[in-house]
Amino acid sequence: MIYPKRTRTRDLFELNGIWDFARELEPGDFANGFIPEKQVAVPSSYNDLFTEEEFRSWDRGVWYQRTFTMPKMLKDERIVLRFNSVSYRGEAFLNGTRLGEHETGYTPFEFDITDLVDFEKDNRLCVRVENILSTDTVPMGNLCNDPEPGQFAGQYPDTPFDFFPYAGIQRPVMIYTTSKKAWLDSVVVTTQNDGTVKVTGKVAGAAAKAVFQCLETTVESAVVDGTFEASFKIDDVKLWDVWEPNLYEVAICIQNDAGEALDEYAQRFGVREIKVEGNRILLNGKPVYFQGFGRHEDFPIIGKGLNHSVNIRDHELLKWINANSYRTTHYPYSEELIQLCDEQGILIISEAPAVSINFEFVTERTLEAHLKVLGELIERDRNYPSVVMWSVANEATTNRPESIPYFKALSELVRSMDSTRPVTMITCKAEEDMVMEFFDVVGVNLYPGWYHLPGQVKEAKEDLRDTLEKMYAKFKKPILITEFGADTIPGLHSLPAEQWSEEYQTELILGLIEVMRDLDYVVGEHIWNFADFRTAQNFCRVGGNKKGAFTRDRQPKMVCHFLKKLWAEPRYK
Ligand code: BDP
Repeated sequence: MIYPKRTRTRDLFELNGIWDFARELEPGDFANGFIPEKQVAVPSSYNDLFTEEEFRSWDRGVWYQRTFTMPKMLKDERIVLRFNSVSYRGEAFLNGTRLGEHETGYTPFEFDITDLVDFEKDNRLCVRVENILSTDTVPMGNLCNDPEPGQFAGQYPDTPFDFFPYAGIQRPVMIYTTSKKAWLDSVVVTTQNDGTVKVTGKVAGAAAKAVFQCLETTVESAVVDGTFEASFKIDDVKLWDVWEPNLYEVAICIQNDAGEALDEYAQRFGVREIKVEGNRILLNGKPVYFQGFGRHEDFPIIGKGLNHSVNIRDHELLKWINANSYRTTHYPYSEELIQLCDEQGILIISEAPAVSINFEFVTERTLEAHLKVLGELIERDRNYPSVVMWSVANEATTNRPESIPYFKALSELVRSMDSTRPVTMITCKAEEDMVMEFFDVVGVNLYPGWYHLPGQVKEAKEDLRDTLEKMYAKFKKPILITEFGADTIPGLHSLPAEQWSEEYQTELILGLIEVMRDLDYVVGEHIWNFADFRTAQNFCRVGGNKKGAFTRDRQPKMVCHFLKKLWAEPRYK
């Protein structure tokens, strides 16, 4: 699957805007059209659009519908319907015919609707969306309030993670066309820093060759059994780097024997190299220290709906504060956002939607779903230079032996698909973690000074040092601190610093960073969280998670001004 674009051989339009919406209060023939309860916006999560609790926390079936007209001039084309993501499960029907379904949210799926689309009258598209999480889904949910005591026990909705389980058609819906004769199906670009570029991929239909053009260079490859492969070299190549996003484009033309252009597509790429050597992560041969945040796709009213304005604002704030990176906690973010990171030079640790996998409940289906979505994520994002590391999961119970074969399988999948990026797993089990041997970088979430040692910054610093020393002694790998921080109410001040105040967040974060920077094997500091975000309801969350450095409406708390100063100086000289 490639990201849809309008080209000289492909048309594209989006089916975003206002759709009809109804809950499936009882089973019925919704697929042939239904009487709406509400109107809903696409893309958006539906939960916070409405005022009624019965809609907001509804996780069972809901239906979306709209009609669209197909322009006659596309009659001879192949027509594809694409959903950039539907959470958690989406099932689509066109003019009453079932197209298929997709689960695990956050990754795209598409259907060839050439034979079903009507050019004479309006087409009715109905989509059933369901957000019921279970022991078989990734992430898991409805574990009957996870008996493991912890900060998420007993919360509503019943998820083993704190962010609100937003649902709906959260990203764009598109229709694109290709020629029926042949079309580009997938493309993988790999590069070396000497400027060598290799392009491989797949073509469907009857094509004879693929022609590639990049700058002044043109090369071609025969299409054999639907695949192609070509290489070329860019002279005086300009590398892609942090806040220096040099990008190139390779134009791909799929042709038949007669040299007729059947499909044209342009794939953007960057040339950069990322690897782990000893205690360092090297970007283009130079050590890079990750400074930034864990983030969420989260904003008032739209929930996890794609919103370009929020994405632009967030990246402006990252630049302002001198951050260089973030982790797509705890699921794949929109492809459009990753493309923006490419264009702006932001480093991304791209995470599978596997948060809080609990081995007390894991079934065979859990691993199957996990492998599937991880594979889909890599396939979607492998050409984006901003993605510099894969994170296969966040905070699983990896202190249990059952986690060992499970994480071995995940690591093997990633390595079989992509050997050009380091792989990490984010643990909360510190030195008790049993699966770090499968990963290149240790990602760890630690909350001294918050969930333990509350209000005791000095002791929290000692605790952090002690934990990190034990972890390094055991794992002997670079450690990235992927979460630490304190809930903070903007405008609450106290001297001496007390939990929840801006002074406490500042003192704790800066204090913990001091320890991290004293330990040579620590390769980065990612604060939890970039901004406040909405959570499930729970006695330890007041109006959401307040560990944001920025407020939910993206204004700085006090700590930001200190981070901006600290991060202005490069960690490695
Ligand atoms: C960590 C989770 C993160 C939570 C955070 C917190 O990885 O999703 O939001 O704790 O409690 O355990 O703030």
